[in-house]
Amino acid sequence: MVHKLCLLSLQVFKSSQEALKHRRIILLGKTGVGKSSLANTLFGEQVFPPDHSASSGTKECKSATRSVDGRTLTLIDTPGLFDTDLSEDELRPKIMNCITECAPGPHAFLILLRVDKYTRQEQEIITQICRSFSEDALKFSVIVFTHGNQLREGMTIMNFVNQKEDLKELVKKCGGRCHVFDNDHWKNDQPNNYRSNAFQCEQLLKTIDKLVRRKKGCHYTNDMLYHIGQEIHREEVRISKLRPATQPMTPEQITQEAKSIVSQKFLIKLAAATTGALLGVFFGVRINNNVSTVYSFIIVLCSILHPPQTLRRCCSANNTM
Ligand SMILES: Nc1nc2c(ncn2[C@@H]2O[C@H](COP(=O)(O)OP(=O)(O)OP(=O)(O)O)[C@@H](O)[C@H]2O)c(=O)[nH]1
Ligand SMILES: [Mg+2]
Repeated sequence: MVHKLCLLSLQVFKSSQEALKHRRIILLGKTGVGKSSLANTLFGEQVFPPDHSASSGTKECKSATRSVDGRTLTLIDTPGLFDTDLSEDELRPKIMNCITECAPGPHAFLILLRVDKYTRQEQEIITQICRSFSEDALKFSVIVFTHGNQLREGMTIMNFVNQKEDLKELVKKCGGRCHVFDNDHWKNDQPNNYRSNAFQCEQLLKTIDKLVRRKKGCHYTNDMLYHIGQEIHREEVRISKLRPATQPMTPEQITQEAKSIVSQKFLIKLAAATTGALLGVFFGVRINNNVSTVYSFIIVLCSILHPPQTLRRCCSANNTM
């Protein structure tokens, strides 16, 4: 089913023709899994600096847009949102920053895992993803393995996945969408070679095209992403109007400033929300312990967007939920 908020955002943000060629893709996974490297592999150039140290490289969410094989790809590179060694206070602004970067919602979530590190920690991440992602979000997700060179010669990623029950289950929940790359070793450009990034890139883009077609051009969204998208749009208009002609800004600079303002605004209002609850709201899971966060999110949204009459309407609507 096509989400009504996605149809609305198609109308609000661009002409549908333009929107149909555009894919907004967010890369998620543990620190060091290869998110920045994969984004560079897909773009065919070094856009996001990868990190060769043991600590976290990407500190905050960043996006970049390039033309790839006739499509316009916006890739959103994230820090490790599922890393358990970061405190709530460290993670909260990172999550908020990703939410604003992603608004009004991504066409695909790429969930990255490593072939060679299928350890207990990796299993914990799968459990965490399954807990945070709603069924709806999984319908927009693709599992992407990095470090593909560790696959035994002649073995496909599906053979590998089928050997591990929890992986098999996760890939099944993602509609069987699963690909493998090796950002460091598969740089040969042979399009028909399974063990080449060129081949895997073509396959991954086809998988995402199929996903977008099945969703009739619509991306994943929910109330929060849609409203944050609208709020960013409003900020962009405000900044453009206020900007003196002597200090021009590029459209990208305006969008970046608008996103940063919106992110800060929501962060202050949602200072008490747990990161688990924020991730749940982002990925659409409505588990019991984050229901109150969903409600406070809606109330915060209403108070920012349409004070004060709508706030009363929102509160009464929540009372009936
Ligand atoms: N062999 C191999 N190395 C890889 C692969 N992908 C990434 N790396 C290496 O792993 C290290 C971390 O890669 P990044 O792309 O920075 O990882 P990240 O997920 O962006 O990490 P954070 O930004 O810290 O969350 C770098 O040294 C990369 O060169 C891969 O597919 N194969
Ligand atoms: Mg990175």
